[in-house]
Amino acid sequence: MTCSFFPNSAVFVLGAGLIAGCASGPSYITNSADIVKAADWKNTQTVTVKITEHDYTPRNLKLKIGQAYKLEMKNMGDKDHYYTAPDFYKAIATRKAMVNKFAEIKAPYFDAFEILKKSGQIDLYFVPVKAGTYTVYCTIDDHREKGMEGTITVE
Ligand SMILES: [Cu+2]
Repeated sequence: MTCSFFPNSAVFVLGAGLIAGCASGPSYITNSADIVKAADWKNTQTVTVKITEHDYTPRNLKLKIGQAYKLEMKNMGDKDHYYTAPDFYKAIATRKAMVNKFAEIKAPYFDAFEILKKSGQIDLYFVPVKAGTYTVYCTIDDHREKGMEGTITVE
């Protein structure tokens, strides 16, 4: 979706409507609770992403629609790093994010996770819903340019 800006006041009303639409962005999965409830969590597939300077291993993920997943984001590096993928997180039914033995976070969707240096870990439990190839990247300094960018393909 392309967002346009209308500087001309003659089209202000039309522009305001479109900008309001843009502000909400691509919508997230609103019936996540039903999808999460119907998924087979006994057959959860674990996917581990190891985060280092300046890479994700593996860099590209392939996930199946309808499968229950636990995505382990493990920072084995000496710096804090992000696993930012706003479009991907809106294409999945989110069950919860977990910081083992410390916290369980429940939200309709996320935009980004920051995993702290020297063995920080966040686990995301979810079910892929919308097919597509989504970009994931680190937003700290020049980490993305240095190689912290990958894809998550849902099919
Ligand atoms: Cu980084």
